[in-house]
Amino acid sequence: MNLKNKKVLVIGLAVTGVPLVKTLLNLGATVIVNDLKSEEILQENLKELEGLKFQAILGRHPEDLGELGKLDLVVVSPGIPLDIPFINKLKETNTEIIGEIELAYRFNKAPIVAITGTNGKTTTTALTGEIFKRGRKNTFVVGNIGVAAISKALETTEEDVMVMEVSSFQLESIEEFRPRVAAILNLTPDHLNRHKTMENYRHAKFNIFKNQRTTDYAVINYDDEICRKASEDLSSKKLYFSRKVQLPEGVFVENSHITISYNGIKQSVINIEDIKIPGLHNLENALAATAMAFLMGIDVDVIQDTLRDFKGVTHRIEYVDTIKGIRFINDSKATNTDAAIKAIEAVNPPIILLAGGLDKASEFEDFIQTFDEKVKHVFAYGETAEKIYNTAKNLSFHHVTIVKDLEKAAVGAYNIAKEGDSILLSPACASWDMYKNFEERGEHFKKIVADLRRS
Ligand code: UMA
Repeated sequence: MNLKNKKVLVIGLAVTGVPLVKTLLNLGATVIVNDLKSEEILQENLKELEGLKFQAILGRHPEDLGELGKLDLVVVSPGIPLDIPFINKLKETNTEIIGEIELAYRFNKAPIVAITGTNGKTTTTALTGEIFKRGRKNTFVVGNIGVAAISKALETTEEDVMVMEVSSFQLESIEEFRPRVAAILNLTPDHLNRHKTMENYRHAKFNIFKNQRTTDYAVINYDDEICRKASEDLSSKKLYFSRKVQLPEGVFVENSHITISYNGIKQSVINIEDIKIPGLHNLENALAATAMAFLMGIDVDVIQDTLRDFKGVTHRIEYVDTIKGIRFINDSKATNTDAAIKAIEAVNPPIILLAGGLDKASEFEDFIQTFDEKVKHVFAYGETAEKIYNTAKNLSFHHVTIVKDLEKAAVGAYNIAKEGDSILLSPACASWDMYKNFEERGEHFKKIVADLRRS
């Protein structure tokens, strides 16, 4: 793809938009960037582009496409819905519209190992990246994990490997994107405010396999019925992983060991007791990472060592501190109910839960039903506070308090907590009603805990 002297519109000027503008300018394109946010709000991002020559239209999406002139390409950041009026108008002009990972793919030279799923993808991506690094591969860990793929794509060579976390938002707009190995970890309802139906969401996720050839690999969770069924028609070579079933061929648990069975050869990788990251969901992540690394030729010893040492990811069931015998756990990365359910299952009870945030049209019944004996009180805050409160009351869970914000929730929890309790921030909602992202929310929580320690 030659973008020299081509006019490219970039939509969104944040984690994706900033490196996009830089890369496109490097490639000799003329760049216009557009974002709904004002220049004042985007100050920090603009600072990163200081000295570069591009046009910016900020604070609005253009009503009249005339002000953009004749465009050759439009590149969209993942968080921008593809059915907003502005994009619909752009579609009418027949200009090519692609997502950032599609553009990154077109310039990337390294084989791609891509990971998607509703939950666990950040941990699995970080873990897989770590295995490749230890296996002496020059590894780029990119994508939804927080580093836009385009920021590294031009640096890659055929000898490297690109480990990529890909979200449904990113997969919705791919055309040629083709991973050498692609994994789907699980599928439960999420982001339905954007995808509208579970079927659309599943379809976007399964796009990860859409361009794979018969020589590429699909790594699939055998225990997840939706994933298993949807994988039946794939043309890629399939390798299933399972926490529950010992498969004739695949990666599974046998005699408490992660075991690889492939081409008639069985290899034991590690005793599951020796895996550092806790919880059954993390065992699934470890099985998926093992499968991907194995298929890419990494030694079993390297996989074993990494699983033994890998401590997990910040903001994902992250231990923060213990004050007066009360443990604080930061699971700000739980932006949906399924992730929060996994945290409740993994953390030691009794739990005082801090939950709430942006309303993504999620339902909270299943989430509240898992409270059982484990969660003794919930502090609900943010846009969804009342929805959580009302659902809890309907399900006869009465230990729920609505508070204004996360600080009030954490302090309220601390005031009623007893020695041995766990205070868990696992919001089950996106952060965008109050924070820039889940990282900012998690950092805020850790600061509140540090203040409590000093008080
Ligand atoms: N914007 C508009 N018009 C709109 C909507 C947004 O102009 O209609 C602008 C916003 O004002 C903002 C910019 O677009 O300035 C934000 O773009 P973005 O939402 O694509 O966010 P980025 O900062 O570029 O980060 C994105 C991913 N964010 C989303 O998908 C929402 C990051 O995933 C990812 O790490 C990053 O690209 C690098 O690939 C975050 C995420 O929350 C972690 N992902 C969701 C999730 O995991 O559940 C999918």
